[in-house]
Amino acid sequence: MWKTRNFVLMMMLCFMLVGCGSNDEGDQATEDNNMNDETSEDVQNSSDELEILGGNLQAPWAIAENNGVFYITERDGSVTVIDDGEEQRYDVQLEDELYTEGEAGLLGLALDPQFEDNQQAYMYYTYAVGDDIFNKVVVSTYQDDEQVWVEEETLLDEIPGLMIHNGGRIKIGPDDHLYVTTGDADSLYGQSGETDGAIIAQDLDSLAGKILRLELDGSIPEDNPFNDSYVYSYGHRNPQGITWTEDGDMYSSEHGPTAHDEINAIEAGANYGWPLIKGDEEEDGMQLPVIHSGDDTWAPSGIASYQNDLFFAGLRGEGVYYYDIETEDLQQVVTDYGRVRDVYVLEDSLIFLTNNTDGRGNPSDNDDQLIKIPLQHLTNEAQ
Ligand SMILES: [Ca+2]
Repeated sequence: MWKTRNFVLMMMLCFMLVGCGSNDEGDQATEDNNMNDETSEDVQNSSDELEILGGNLQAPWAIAENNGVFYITERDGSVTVIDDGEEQRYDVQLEDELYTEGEAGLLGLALDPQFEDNQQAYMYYTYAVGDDIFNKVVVSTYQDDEQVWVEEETLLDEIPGLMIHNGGRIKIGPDDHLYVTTGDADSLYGQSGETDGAIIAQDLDSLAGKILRLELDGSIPEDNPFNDSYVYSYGHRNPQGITWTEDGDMYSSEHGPTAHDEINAIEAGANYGWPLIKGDEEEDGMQLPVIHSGDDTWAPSGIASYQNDLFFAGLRGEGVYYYDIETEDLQQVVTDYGRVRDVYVLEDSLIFLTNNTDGRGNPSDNDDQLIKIPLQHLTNEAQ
């Protein structure tokens, strides 16, 4: 009890001091982060090109889509469905006690490939068992008669959790397996790399600080890189985005410690170095990021691909970034909408989800919003 109370107090103090120096999902952007005024103006000037698909979302986290209908998880345990201007919020009935402190709660969402027939989705959420905090991956089904989502099956539980560093992105890859990002669940000591907590990202026996790969029924794929293990890649700090390019290459976004946010090219079995290396530091057997933010902070969350390029959401960076993999050119192509949590490419448009209502942003009257912008416009600006 004493421990818990002091921990909470420490965490509150941490948040007041802008995330303990460990930027994580970050507070509001500083002026330094509002980079690229020119791009910002261009996007503003073309605001007639923008379409607000939905608004008044509450601490939204993930975008999923089927047939043009959007499904948005909200951290407090709901899914809002946005269908051609109509918006409806549905509760999700969970088996365990949802834990929503800090950055935790109902996070990732992926629709089953047969969603239209079975109304099934995969969800990732943080839960509390006494003083212990975990994350789990479950199958939930939408019950039309009750108008509610119901957790029906646990695929994977007891993924270490905390108020921050919960990872939480889940997506079905081009190989029809379920990929899951987990954080190192180590909010207080994450920068030092000197505690047991931080090292769990390097421990192949722990599910924390990893990208995991599951069969859709929750079993371990036989061709996973480590025998009898869900671990697909390791040495991650707090990855919150995964995507695959047109060529099938996998990329992930990851929150770094005090800037040094990363985009990584994910290979089966590879070690991405946390907490032993960051930025341009090298170590045998560890992967360098494709790009990192240096002394800037993006606080990257969702990531999506368009052909062979990447778009990723910036929380503290307050916008959407575009990265051309071939030219290694990075530009911020959306600003002015505050923090951005997730991005999604649908046909010729980029959809992005703002994140100003979770207590760390300055919400406008309609926040949070789901916004659509033509890709043509963004990629032209970036070239
Ligand atoms: Ca790394």
